[in-house]
Order: sequence, then structure tokens, then C-alpha cells
Amino acid sequence: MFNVSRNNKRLAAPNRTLFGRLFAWSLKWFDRLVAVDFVLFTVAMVWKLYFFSTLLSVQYMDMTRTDKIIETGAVLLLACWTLLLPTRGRLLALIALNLILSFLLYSDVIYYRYFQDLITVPVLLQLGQVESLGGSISSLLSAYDFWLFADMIFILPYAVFVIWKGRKTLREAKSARQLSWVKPLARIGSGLAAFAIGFMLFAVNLNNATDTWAKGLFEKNYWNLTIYNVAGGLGFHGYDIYRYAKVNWFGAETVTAEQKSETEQWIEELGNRRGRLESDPLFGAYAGSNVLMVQVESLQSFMIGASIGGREITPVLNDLIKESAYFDNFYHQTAQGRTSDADFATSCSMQPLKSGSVFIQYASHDFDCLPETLKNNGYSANVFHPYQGGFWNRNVMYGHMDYDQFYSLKHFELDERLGWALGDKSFYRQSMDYIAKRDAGVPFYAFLISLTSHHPYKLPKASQKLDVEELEGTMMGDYLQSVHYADAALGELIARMKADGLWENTIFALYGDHDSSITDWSLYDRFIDDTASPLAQEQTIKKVPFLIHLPDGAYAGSRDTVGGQLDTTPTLLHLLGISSSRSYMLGMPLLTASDDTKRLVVQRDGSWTDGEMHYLPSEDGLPANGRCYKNADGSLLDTASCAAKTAEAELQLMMSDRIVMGDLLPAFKKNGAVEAIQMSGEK
Ligand code: GP9
Ligand code: MN
Repeated sequence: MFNVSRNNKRLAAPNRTLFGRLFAWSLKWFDRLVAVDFVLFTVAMVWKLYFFSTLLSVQYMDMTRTDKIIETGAVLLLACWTLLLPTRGRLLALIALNLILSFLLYSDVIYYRYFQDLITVPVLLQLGQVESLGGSISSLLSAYDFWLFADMIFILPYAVFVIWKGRKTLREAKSARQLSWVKPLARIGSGLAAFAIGFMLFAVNLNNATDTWAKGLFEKNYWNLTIYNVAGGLGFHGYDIYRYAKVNWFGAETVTAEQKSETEQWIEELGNRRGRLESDPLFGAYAGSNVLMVQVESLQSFMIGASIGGREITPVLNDLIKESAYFDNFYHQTAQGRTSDADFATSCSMQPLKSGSVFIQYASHDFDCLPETLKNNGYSANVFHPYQGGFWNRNVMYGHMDYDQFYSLKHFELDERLGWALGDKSFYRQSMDYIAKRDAGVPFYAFLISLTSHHPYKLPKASQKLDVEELEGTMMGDYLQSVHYADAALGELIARMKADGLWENTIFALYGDHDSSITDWSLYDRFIDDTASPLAQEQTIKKVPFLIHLPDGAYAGSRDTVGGQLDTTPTLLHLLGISSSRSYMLGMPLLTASDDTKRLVVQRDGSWTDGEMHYLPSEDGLPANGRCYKNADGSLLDTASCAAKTAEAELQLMMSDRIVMGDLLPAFKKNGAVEAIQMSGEK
């Protein structure tokens, strides 16, 4: 019956079935009308991106009309080049793009359900190091998600047809009509048109957003989800690739061999200085104690001891500092990375970046951070913060810092909604419940990061316990209320530690992360004497409380030793008797029996204080225009009096940048190991 040759049989095949005929017919039309398949692809992708947004359903982030326009623009930009290809190549490219995007969005959905974040290039490159999804993967899957792949039922067989029969079908179609010069022109024209339309829809709308409500989005760069909210799914991934390439390929810090060894010598000398302090009787006086450290959101020193409406703002802390070593000359050292900078400066004793956040940009680089050091010395190490784990890239960074577990928002029951998420009182209570379940055989390190006293400090009336007098209705008034609440929550935390029998065997440390961002100086009138003095303003903004309650209550009282967040980890290691002479850190211990350490507290903008002088650089960056103050009376000195230390501060910032951006520690440690082997005579 089928008396045809083998070859003829193959040629006739497309017309044998209904699908075969349909496929061949569609291919001919896709060939004739260049843009039909492209339009279908665009519609399908925009729908998938919309569906993706509903799967994520990030709070307060619903897809608006503008978002759909931005997504359409992004799809056009992503795929416009396919219009330059001949029909078969274009179809295969569009199908491949569809598959890649569908898998990317699907992976994002799964990753989001676990980490409340989107996948980034560093995460993809270091999948093994990120906290694994463990056995929970099945709970993250939903049959509903497969709508992302619904079109594949038609597209995949079609792709097989295009690969297998496409060339011949197109040849037939072409021989049936005249080939002309119109075709290549149509390709170029439609490609350019798609690019132009895509660019307008995407860039113009994105620009509008970043010029208005999303100002500074890409500079601050603090949360992938915010970037997604503005730039869309494709925009976010495009930006992420750009961000990765910029940091790792185009803007990578190149440090010459000479600079490397100069930096190594410089930082090792700091280790030697700490090593020399280790003969101090306080070194190791609290060896084996647990450590519980709290980073309090926006808590500033000018709150300590202050009252309003006849009540103390921080009664708990005021009492606690009487039985703790309290540093009232302590500075936060944060820059654009805000909370993440405070965390990094404190835990890893390195300077933050001039722009951006180490947590986001250099999470994969090696640092000597407190959790890892303590774990190497037999401790457990856990970090607690009741917000989305993707914020400030914490999921990734905390994995690299070697914490056993990061307890983020999803680990807490939202039984006290306050401020951004969970109120401090419930946060501390639930964190202590986790701590109570620890392995009692090893000492613990717990790092708790509070959140309620976060900008804009609005608390419901029922939680406002102070009479803030003339500050009622101002941001300062709200700030005082939220600090008062945070203080009361700390009181409950301390009571709980006592009830759990932890107060006598735990070093309790506490510090404020950064300033309150309140810049209206008239609101500070009742807290500082001279609100117009640049030095008073600087010190008010930069000073945060730091206290250490030792298990036996020793070293209690206020101390005016100047220090900063970079000194926190060296201080704790000193008390625990863990040598930091071979650790790569910039800070010095603050609490030593004989405190004669010369310390320079350097800010990211180049300002510094050594306790006696305070230097503020000028906006134009010229050293001669900087202001050199005498701390004692605020008088201005000749800039030359500050010159040597200004150079020292600049050196510290430069060395820190080389290490942080150039990831120099692995090489230093290797050299150190070689040195140690050589000294012990091994070959
Ligand atoms: C959110 C919190 C706030 O997780 O850490 O960060 P901030 O805005 O203060 O940098
Ligand atoms: Mn903060």
C-alpha cells in the first residue's frame, strides 16, 4: 500500500497525522510572519512572570500595571535578538529561552519558599555552601506550580518537529513562493523595533521609579526582593548578573604582590599587638563562659540616662550599666550597609565598604568572624533575627560565617506584631526557648538582633508608655517610645536569662547598631547642649552604647575608653582567653586589666577619634580643609595636629578594603601555615 521509497516516506511523514499537518502549517506561517511566534513567546513569558509574582506573593508587593509594562519591556529586550535569526533558529532560540526562564522562575519559587529570597549568581555558584534545603524539599513543592510549564505540552513536541522536520518543511514553503530581499530586512527591522519598544517600556518606567519612590534602590541594594519589586523578575536577574560581573570581573580589586605582602605585614602587626596584651590577667578570666550578645536596632548613647515626662527612657539599661562594664565613648562604624555593616564590623572586626554592603557584595570572601572562631574553640553558635532571611543577604552570609543555625522570621510565631515584624519581647522569649533546647554539653554563643526600634519608630498607642511632652507627634517622640519599649524587652530578656540560670555563667554583651537617621537637630535640643556644633552632632550620631555584663559582675561602671564596633570581637576573645594574635582583625580588646592600648576609632568617611582628638574630614576631601577638634572642650586645633592620625586612619581603610575586596585572608593563612611548619622544622 505504501509503495514509496525510504526517502519519500520520510518526506511525506509530516502530513500523515493531524498534528504533523498542523505543525507543518504553523511553521510555514511562522516563516512568513516573522513576529507571530515572537509575540506568542512574549505573551506567554509575561503571563509566567505574572503567575510567578502570585506564587511568591511577597507581602506588599502586588504586580501593578507598571510592573506588567516593565516585565513586557524586559521580555522584549531579552528576546529581541532572536528576530535576527532565520525561522528555524529563531523558533529554537525562543523555545530554549522559554525553557530556561521557566526553570529559573520555578527554582526561584522553591528557593523563595525556603529562604524568602531570590536566587542570585553567588548562590548558584556556591550551592553546596548555602544552608541546604535538607529533607524539606517536598514540602516546598506544589502541583499548582506546574502551570509555569503548561505550554511545554505543545512546545516540546513542536521543538522536536522543528529540529527533525523543520528544514525540509521550510524548504518546501520557500519553493512555493518567491524568495526576496524583504525577508532579511523584515528580520532586522522587527529586531530593532522589539529592542526599541522593550527599552522604552523597561528603562523609562524603571527610571521613573528610581527617580521617585524607589530612589537609591540600586545604590543601597539591601534586599533582592525590593529590586525585584521595582525591576521585575527578569530585571532582577539581569541586575544580579551585572552586579556579580561588576564586583568579580570588571571592578575586582587587584592587589599587587607587593601590596599583598605590605598588607599582610601590617595586619599581622595588629595581631602581634593583641598577642602582647594576652599576658594581661584578664585574658581568659572568663574562659568557657557562654556568650549572649544583643545588637539593638537604632539604639544610641544619648538615650542612656535620659528622661522625659518624669520617666527614664531606658530604666533597664540604666540599672544594668551599674553592674556592667559600660563604654560611653563607643562608636558605631557603619556606612551604607547599616545593620549589616554593624554586624560585619562587630563580628568580623573589619571596616565596612565605602558603598554597598559586604554582606551583599563579598559574602563569599574569607573573614575571621566571631562565630567561626568560637566554634573552633568548642562553642555552638546561633544567630536570631525576626525578619526575612534574605534581607541583607543574611541566609548566605551567615552560612559563610559558620553559624550552626540562623533563626529568621519563619522560625518565630508572629504572636506580637510590632514595627516591621515581631516585637522584641516575643522575639527574645522565643529565642530563649530555642537556646534552652541547646546541647548543654558545650558552651554557647547566641547573637540576637532586635528589630522593633527600627525607623520610622511608629508603635501602636497601647505600646507607647512615655509622655514625650513637646516631642509628641515628631519622629523623635516616636523614637523615644520605641527605645523605651526595646529597653523593657531587654529587661524581660535579662529576667529570663536569670530564671534559666544563665546570668552567672554567661557574658552578656549589648550594643546599638547605628544612628536613628533623625537629622532635624531641633529635635535634639533637650538631649545635647550645642545642637549646632558639628562635633556635638557627629558624636551624637555616631555614639552607641556598648556594655558587657560579666558573669561575676566585675568591672562594673562607666568607662571612657574610646572604642568602636571593630573592637567588640577582640574584647570578647580576650575575656574568653582565645588568642587572637594570629587572627586577621583590625580591632583591639577594650577591656584589659591595664588599659593602655592606643586605639584609633576610624569611620568609613575618614573621620576618626583617639579619645583626645576628633577629626572630621571636609566634604571636598582635601586634608587641609578637614577639622581637627580637641575632644575635651570642642575647640578647633590646627589641622596639622591631626595629620599623622588622619594618614593612619586612611591607611586602615585602604588595608581593610584590600583584604575585604581582594579576599586576601586565604593567602595570608596559607603563608601563616607554611611559616608555622617551617618554624616547627617540618619539611
Ligand atoms: C532588617 C533589619 C533592618 O532585617 O536588619 O536593617 P536596617 O534597615 O536597619 O539596615
Ligand atoms: Mn539597623
